[in-house]
Amino acid sequence: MSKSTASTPEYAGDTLAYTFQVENTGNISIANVSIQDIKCQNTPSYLTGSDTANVGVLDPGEIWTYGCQSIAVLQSEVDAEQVNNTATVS
Ligand SMILES: [Ca+2]
Repeated sequence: MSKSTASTPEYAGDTLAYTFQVENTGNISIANVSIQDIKCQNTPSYLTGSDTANVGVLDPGEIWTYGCQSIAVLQSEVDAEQVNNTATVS
């Protein structure tokens, strides 16, 4: 899974739009995909993807894009010009 944002934190209290790309690189279909990220205000939601066959199931080769709005950025993260965090998919 990869995660990205187009924006850099500028001020403490800002929120960022995150997107997540989830790709099934294995050979087993994955049902009930969910993403957890403590830096998101809400659970990331499905935006778009190549979910054409077997809808709702992440089949091998499919790439799904999820998004969320981040929680407020800390002053220390503005100073560092980056936000460190790890998202997990299950
Ligand atoms: Ca599918």
